[in-house]
Amino acid sequence: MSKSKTKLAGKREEKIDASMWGKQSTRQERPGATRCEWFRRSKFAMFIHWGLYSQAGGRWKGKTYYGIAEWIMHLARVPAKEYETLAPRFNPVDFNAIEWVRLAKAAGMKYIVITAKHHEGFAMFRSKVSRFNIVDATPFKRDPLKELAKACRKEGLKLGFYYSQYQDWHEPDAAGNSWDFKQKGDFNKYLHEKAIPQIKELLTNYGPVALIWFDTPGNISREAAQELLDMVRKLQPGCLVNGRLGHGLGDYISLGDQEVPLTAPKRLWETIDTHNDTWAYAWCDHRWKSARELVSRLVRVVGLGGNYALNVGPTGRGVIPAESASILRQVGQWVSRNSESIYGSEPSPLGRQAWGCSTLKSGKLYLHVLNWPSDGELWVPGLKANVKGAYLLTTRRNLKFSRKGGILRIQIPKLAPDSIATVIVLDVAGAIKARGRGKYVYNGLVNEMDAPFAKLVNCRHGKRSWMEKFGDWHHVDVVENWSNGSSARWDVTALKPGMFSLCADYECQPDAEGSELEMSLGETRWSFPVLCTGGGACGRVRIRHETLGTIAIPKAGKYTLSIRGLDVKGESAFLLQKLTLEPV
Ligand code: FHN
Repeated sequence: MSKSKTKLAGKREEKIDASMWGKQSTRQERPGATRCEWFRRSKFAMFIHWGLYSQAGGRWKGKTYYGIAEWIMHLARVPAKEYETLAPRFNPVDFNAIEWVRLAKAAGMKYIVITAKHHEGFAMFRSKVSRFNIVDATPFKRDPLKELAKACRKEGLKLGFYYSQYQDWHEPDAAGNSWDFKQKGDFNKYLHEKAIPQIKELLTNYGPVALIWFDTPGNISREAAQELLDMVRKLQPGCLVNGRLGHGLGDYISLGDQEVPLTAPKRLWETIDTHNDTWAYAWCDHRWKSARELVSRLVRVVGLGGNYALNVGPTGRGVIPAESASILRQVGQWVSRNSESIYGSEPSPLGRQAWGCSTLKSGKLYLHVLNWPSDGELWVPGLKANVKGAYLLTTRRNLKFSRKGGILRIQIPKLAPDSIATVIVLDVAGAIKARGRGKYVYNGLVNEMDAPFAKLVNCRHGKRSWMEKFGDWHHVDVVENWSNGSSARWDVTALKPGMFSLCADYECQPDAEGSELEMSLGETRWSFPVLCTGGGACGRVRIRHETLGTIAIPKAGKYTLSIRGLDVKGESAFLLQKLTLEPV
């Protein structure tokens, strides 16, 4: 790209906070439903962050910068010219497109999205638009996206490209690099001389592109976002565009990073998650989510109707870290055993239960049991359906069941047949409906009463998102704005009598320390002081899981569990995430 000497950059620096994902429209269905059909069915994808930053691996000049490693240039405030010196060292000779694609396939993933150009501005493909690309600027000289496109075609996976449309820290005219380019840049120039021509290259040189994944729309104008969308539609009408294009445009919503929601958005959506904390490779990040955790996240997303895109960060040599690859293979074995319950499934009307969640497909309800009851029975209350049979998905072993008091009781083995998650299939004739979503208290399981499902008086539902030092995003739904007399209440049905520990997960900043709240369940009530948990700094929320006491549920039936403000100090300094009833 020829650099403009006229107007130079000086965009506001892009902050790392949740606002950078842009406002995405939650309006329901829109034209393009057919275009989205493959996406709707696919459910599970591989996301790949790979660029020059992978060569740095989270370190600059010998110093480790903790955080998301693809932001190393930003974290270490590296001038663009100096950052270019990474390119001659970037020689990913161990890159093997077919191996990556086969790994994705072995994990059960149906499509891949790879960073074609991240905020660093480096094109991971042959580009005539800018020499800052992998073919022209590195000793590698190959175009990995070409190789991946070919491998994906061979293995039957779809391929999409991530393109950072707004931030480009290499270009003075783009947004994001305030440490290097001090003056005002001409964003239109960057848009028309780099972003649009490069996206055109991606859409014309690599065969059918499944989707263009835009990111951090920042202050991009409506016209610019529309222009990008029109170009994608014109060049490849079948190509999807994610909601981070900005201005409510695009085919579907990408939730916040690493966000596994409790309730489903109304539009088509995805969760983008990452295997450890960072997206790109960082030498110091080994916090791999286990196969069990990944499967649990996958089925919780799919159970609400979303897609789960899981990121891996290959090294500067082009290798997906061995620990990550090995865990993905374990996930894939689980997915392959249980594939019928995942691909092409619909969200289930049952909602999340203490034992897990469920999906739905052509007369079958798939119960994903993440927390296996130890008493030999799985209870499914609130299900309004004519259940003809029940069996374990992987072995097809039939399970006995009965119905009593509106509760389906399935006899299950004492030990979970699958240590990751066991799927039980219910064969159903006719319509499947459910009532009392998420309102049941199970004996022997941890029952979570989450903020979004509470009925509130004089306080309100809210949400907090923040990133920890190591780059991991966290999201919590909360009840906020407490004052004296505020209350949150859950109307629940206890399935059996029992003893429980009653716990509250809350944040209390110093201003609210010593506030007094009152809990009640049936006839039992007691007040308790809230204790300071810290939090507040850099928008980080510090939740404490506090045991408040032991409580007896004398008999099965309906109860109201509530929490009320008696003497609340610093009304914005207390946040309630959830109450839990845990077996004693
Ligand atoms: O800034 C990027 C980040 O580096 C990463 O690419 C994630 C993936 O969703 N998107 C942005 C932050 O949300």
